[in-house]
Amino acid sequence: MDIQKILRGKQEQFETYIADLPRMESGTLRDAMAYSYLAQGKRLRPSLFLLAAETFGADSQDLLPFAAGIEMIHTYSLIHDDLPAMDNDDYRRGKPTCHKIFGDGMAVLAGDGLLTEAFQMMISIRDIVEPARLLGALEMAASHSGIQGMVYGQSLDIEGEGKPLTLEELKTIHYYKTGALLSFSMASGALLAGAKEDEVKAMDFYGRKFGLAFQITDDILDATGSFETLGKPIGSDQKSHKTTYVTLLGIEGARSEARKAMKEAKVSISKISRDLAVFHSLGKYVIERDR
Ligand code: GRG
Repeated sequence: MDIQKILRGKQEQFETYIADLPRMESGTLRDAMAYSYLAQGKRLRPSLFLLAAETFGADSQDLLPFAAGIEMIHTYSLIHDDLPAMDNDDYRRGKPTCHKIFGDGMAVLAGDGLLTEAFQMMISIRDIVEPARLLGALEMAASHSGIQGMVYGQSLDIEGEGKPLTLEELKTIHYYKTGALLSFSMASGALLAGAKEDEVKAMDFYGRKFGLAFQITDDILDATGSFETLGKPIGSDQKSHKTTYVTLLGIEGARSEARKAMKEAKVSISKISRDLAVFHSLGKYVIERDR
């Protein structure tokens, strides 16, 4: 199975949909939101959401507004993470960061605007999904992106700055910071498509482990990648003396930790009786990715 091709296909499906959304362009706030949202991201979270939904029998075209909401939450987190008060990054998705173009205040608001607009988008599928399933998916959106999820992970990240971290502490940070939104993407796709409770839980667990492997390769790419492919400068972890999987385990040790996480991810979905070939192939993507 050519997993790269499948992901490219989902990315194209998603890009075609968001290109036709009413442009977010009247006024500076909307310009700032569109500047980051429409930039060249991998669209991994919406793609995984669409693939999970298809796996459990949905027509993914119907669920594109929900996918757009997921990417809005992700984009908001990137804008806020890049601010001088957080990671203070100058480049993202191959261009100057949102605050470099629009100023810090407007970038804060662009993030806020994307977060709230995300919920509008996700709610907009209310006529085509069972209300209980949509409510469950929205509850999951709030818990996985908020103070029990990504925002909590970011707070642990800030508290850990400048301190040497153990492997367990690092894993906890990324369980929330990176894993929560990825697991939300896959579990909500399954839930909206009609998956059973234990199947949704298994997809959630899979997403956490996938998130861990994804973060480990992010650390490896920060040490070994290039600006051209990543769209942001490399070596930022080393510059800020951050504890990463690479500083703790070395490149090869980090790679084997990522492989271990993906093995555990696969075990978690082994009892689901659906065609999960795509999810079994994602390990290859996550470990070998170069961007
Ligand atoms: C500010 C609330 C708040 C949260 C920030 C996601 C995040 C939490 C910060 C981004 C910084 C970072 C390196 C996080 C690790 C997760 C990660 C690798 C994000 C980048 O996601 P990609 O690689 O980016 O999918 P694209 O641009 O391709 O969408």
